[in-house]
Amino acid sequence: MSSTLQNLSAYAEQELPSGEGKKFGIVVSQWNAPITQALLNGCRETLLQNQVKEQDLEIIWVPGSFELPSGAKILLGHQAFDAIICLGCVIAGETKHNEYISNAVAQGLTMLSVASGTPCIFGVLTPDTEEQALDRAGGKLGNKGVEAAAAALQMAGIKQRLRKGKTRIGF
Ligand code: DLZ
Repeated sequence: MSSTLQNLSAYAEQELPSGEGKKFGIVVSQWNAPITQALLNGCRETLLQNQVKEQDLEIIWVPGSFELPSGAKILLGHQAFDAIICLGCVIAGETKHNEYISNAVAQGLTMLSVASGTPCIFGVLTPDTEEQALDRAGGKLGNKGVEAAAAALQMAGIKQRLRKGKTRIGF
């Protein structure tokens, strides 16, 4: 379905595992700050609505999206998190800078997630225009920060469920 026809951030709240007792790190890019602040607002609100406590959130700001993987790595070395959420906005310009940055962030977060075993969520907008970004940062197409929070809750819930299973078997 075309993205112009739906709120891309709708999620089934009742199907999300509770965030109670879980800790989340959030890394936010300062580049395009009005947009990334809106992503952070949506992300934070979604986590709090799903029983995550304010004191269980660690939020850091990094210069740009390219630094999101490094920020996530710093958080991973700081304490144990159930998931790390990375929020950024890379807007296309006259050169290919956006492709280099977006690909580097996607690859960096993939590698970090797999190597660390802690899900690092890709909450990065990659629009052609600022208007498209605003539509997806609390505008008519939803908020990518909400989606990122929902993905983090889901992944943290999977980790918790399988950890519990191991304990029950007793190995
Ligand atoms: C340099 C740059 C440019 C041109 N555009 C963006 C952008 O649209 N979104 C973003 O998050 N960051 C951008 N940056 C900054 C880079 O991500 C990075 O912070 C710098 O290249 C320093 O490593």
